[in-house]
Amino acid sequence: MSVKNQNSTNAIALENKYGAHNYHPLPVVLNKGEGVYVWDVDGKKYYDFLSAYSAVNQGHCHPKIINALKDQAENLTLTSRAFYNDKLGEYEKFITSYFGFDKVLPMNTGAEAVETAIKLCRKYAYEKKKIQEEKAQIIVCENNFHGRTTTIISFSNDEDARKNFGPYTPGFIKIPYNDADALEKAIKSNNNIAGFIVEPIQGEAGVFVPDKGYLTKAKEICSKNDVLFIADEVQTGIARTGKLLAVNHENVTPDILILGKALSGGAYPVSAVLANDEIMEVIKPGQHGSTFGGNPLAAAVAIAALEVITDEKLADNAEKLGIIFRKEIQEFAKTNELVRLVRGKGLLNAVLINDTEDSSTAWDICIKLKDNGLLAKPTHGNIIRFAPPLVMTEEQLMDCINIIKKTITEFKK
Ligand code: IF1
Repeated sequence: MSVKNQNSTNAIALENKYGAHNYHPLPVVLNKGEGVYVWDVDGKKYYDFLSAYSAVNQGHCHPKIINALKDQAENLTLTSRAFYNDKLGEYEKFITSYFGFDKVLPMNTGAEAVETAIKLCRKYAYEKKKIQEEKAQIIVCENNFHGRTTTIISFSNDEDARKNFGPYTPGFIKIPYNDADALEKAIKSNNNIAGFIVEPIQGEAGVFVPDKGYLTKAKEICSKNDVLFIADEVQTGIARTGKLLAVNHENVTPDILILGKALSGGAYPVSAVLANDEIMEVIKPGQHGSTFGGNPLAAAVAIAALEVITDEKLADNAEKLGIIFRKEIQEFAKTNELVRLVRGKGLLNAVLINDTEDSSTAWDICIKLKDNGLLAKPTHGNIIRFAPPLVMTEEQLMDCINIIKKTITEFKK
C-alpha cells in the first residue's frame, strides 16, 4: 500500500518508527523539487541552499537529465557487467574526453569510488612501484571526509564517524591539511608511501579552502616521489567551486580523479574513478566492480548531467554568484556580531557563526531560515554550509542573501 499525500507529522513519525536513526534532519518534509526550489508536503516553497550536499548542481529534476533517465529506463536499466550494453562505451568515451583521462572505472556512490581509488593506488604500488606487499601507506589529511565505509572511517578523526566501528583498516598516515611541508616530510620518512588522497577544499570539515599554491606544491611533491596524487572531487567537482574541478583553480592534474554526486545531477547514484592507462591497467577482469557499476541508466544520466554543466556554463555562474555571495555576507558580518566570517569558492561556501562549537545557534538559525523559506544545514557545530544549485540567477541569489541577512538580524538566542 503506497502512502500518498503524507502530512509532515505522519511522514516524520513513519521515518522515526521504521527507519534507522542515522540522521538528524531539519524538520521539513519535501515532496517536490524544481531548479533551485523545493516544496514541502504543505505546499510551502523553499530555496534549496544545500543541493543535497552538491549532488543537485544542475538544479532539481533538470528536464534534460530527467528525460535521459526516462528514455533509458523505458529500454534497459541494468545488464550487470556480465554482458556489454550499448550505453557504457559511449559514456566512457564521453567522460574520459570530458575530464582528460585515458580510462574510467564506473561505480555508484562516492564512497565506493574512494574505495576504488584506494585499491587502485595500492595495487599500482605493489605491481608497478614494487612496494612490499601489504606494506603500502596512503597519506590522508586530518579532518577529512571521504565517505562512511569501514576503511574510509578508519582514517577519519571524527569520533562520531569512527567510534565502535573497529577494528580499523591499517595503511593510512594522517597529516595536517594545507601543509605541503608535512606531506613532504611524511613521504621522505617512509619508503612505502603509495598515494596522497585529498579534498581540494575540505567540505564537511567546514569548507576549508587551502592556501593558493597548496595543491600545486602537493602535486609536485607527489610527482617527484612517485606518489599518486588522488583528488576527491565528489563534493567540489562538477562546477561547484567555479571551475569544472576545484583542482582546475591551480591547473593541477591528479593521477586519480574521484567523482560522484552531481555526476548524475542528483537523479541517480553515479560515481567514477578516472586515471590514465599506466595506472588503470593494473586492474584485471574479476578484480573489482559492482552490480550497478556502469549500468546503462547511469551512463545515460551522467552524459546528460555533464552536458548541462557545459551547455548552461554552470562553472562560470558559480564563480560569478560565489563572489557576490561572499562579498555581501562579508559586508553584513561587519555589522552583525553573530556572523564571524564567510569562506568558500564558487557556490561552495560556509558562514562561521559567532558561538561555541557545541552551541545550538547554527542549528537554531537554520530552523529560522527554514521558516523564512530557505533550507540550509550546519556542517559542524557553528558552521553553516551555503551551497545552492548552480543554476541560480543573480536575482534569486540576492533574494536568498536578503533572507539570510533578515533571519540572522532578527535572530534571538
Ligand atoms: C551523508 C557529509 C558532505 C564527500 C566527499 C566522498 C563522499 C562524500 C568529499 C562519499 C559525501 C556526503 C555524504 C552525505 C552528506 C555529505 C557530506 F556531510 F557527509 F560530509 F558533502 F560533506 N567524498 N558527502 O563529501 O560520497 O558515498 O555519500 O556518495 O553521509 O549524509 P557518498
